[in-house]
Amino acid sequence: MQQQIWEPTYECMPREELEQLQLERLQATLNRVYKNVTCYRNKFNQHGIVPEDITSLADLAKLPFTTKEDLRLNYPYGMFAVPLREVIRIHSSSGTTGKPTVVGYTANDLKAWANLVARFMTAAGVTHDDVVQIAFGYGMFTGAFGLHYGSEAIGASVIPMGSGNTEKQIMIMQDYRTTTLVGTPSYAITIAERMEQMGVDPKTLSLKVGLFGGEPWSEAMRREIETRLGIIATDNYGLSEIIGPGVAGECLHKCGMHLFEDAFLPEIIDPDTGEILPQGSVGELVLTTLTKEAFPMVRYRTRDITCLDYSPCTCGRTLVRMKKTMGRSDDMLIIKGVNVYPSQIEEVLVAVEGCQPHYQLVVDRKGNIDTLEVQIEVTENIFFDEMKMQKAFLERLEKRIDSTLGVGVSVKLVEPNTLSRHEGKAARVIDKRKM
Ligand code: DLL
Repeated sequence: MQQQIWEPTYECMPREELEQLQLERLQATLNRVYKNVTCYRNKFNQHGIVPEDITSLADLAKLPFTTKEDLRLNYPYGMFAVPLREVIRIHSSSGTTGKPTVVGYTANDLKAWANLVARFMTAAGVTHDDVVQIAFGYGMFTGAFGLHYGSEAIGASVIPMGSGNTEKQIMIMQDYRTTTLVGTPSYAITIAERMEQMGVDPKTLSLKVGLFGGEPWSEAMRREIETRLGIIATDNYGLSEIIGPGVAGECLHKCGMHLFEDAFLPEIIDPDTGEILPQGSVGELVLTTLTKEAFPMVRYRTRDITCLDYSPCTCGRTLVRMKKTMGRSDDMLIIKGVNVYPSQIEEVLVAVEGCQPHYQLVVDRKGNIDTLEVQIEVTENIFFDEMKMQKAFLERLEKRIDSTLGVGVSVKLVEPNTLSRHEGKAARVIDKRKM
């Protein structure tokens, strides 16, 4: 597969050179935060560390972690490393509890951000000939603006549609000859479904590729989107605290997301003990920014569970590849003591004939025992007239989920179009134990 590479110097660097670059950038970042951000200076002082003590990448382990709580305590601007007058853009993440996290960008940060997004978009095959429809919500969320400026950097034609208004999305796709769709994977499914209802055949569209991110999604969900929309679907990852989208993204080989290590230094830790885990282990991703000016982060605990693959990729990039996340350590459900990630259930459901990728997990507690009900929409033709057949189908599904999760669940089939549809990030878990 012949592929364009946006910034080959960084993307194909030999590891030794890359590590030297990372160390130099890390030292500059540490000096910057120590000098300008009280929270970091206090934390380093408490650990008896000054930036000069960090003389190798391995020394990073000596530094304390930064958490969402630190950001909350320093709301809104306390973590900024430059005066507000140098900040030219502010975004925030949509925290579900308490105050949101506020992040800022200098003019250089915005240029760097557009460049990083252009890199993963190029890796996914987007060029200046493409027409990119942004179906993320514009506003405080970083998704739409990130992909918007990345597309412009490539020279593609951007349609800043925003999320929602699905029928209009489809009309625009038809009339403006959109080649590239950008949004959350759950919104891609909503669009595919509406297209089917409207009788629009995706083969009649110009759509070739979809760049999806912002939430976890399984390989089974990818196959579903690719088949229903007739496109190649790639994954990209990021978080507001680090920059927004543009931390990592897949190339067309779709074997993990290349993490832009010239800009971000990744570590995988045990979420319980904070210990750095050996290469290839599954654990929590921790990121340190290496080039950011306004809002640098040192050892930020993302809460996302993944693993890193350092083996070379056929595309020629030497950057480490981050596997699809299993979910967040704080979204992980503990059912009867077993750790369960919603994505594991999705993987099973989407692979079963007759199940739709619309599901909801309801967790409850009866007496002292946790229960997990998986509500799943099924296609019309699976709403069997015969009770016996329906029972057998249910049992088969329950067995499959039980053996994947290692914990008993009950499955409830619900009629088509009864669960809520998503235009942004999907919310799939109702935990009644917390209510
Ligand atoms: O979701 C940034 C983004 C926008 C990334 C658009 C990609 C595309 P936040 O709203 O701060 O930022 O949410 C960040 O979303 O910690 C993950 O838990 C989750 N997440 C983002 N991308 C992926 C992905 C944006 N590709 C949080 N796979 C992160 C799994 C993802 N989870």
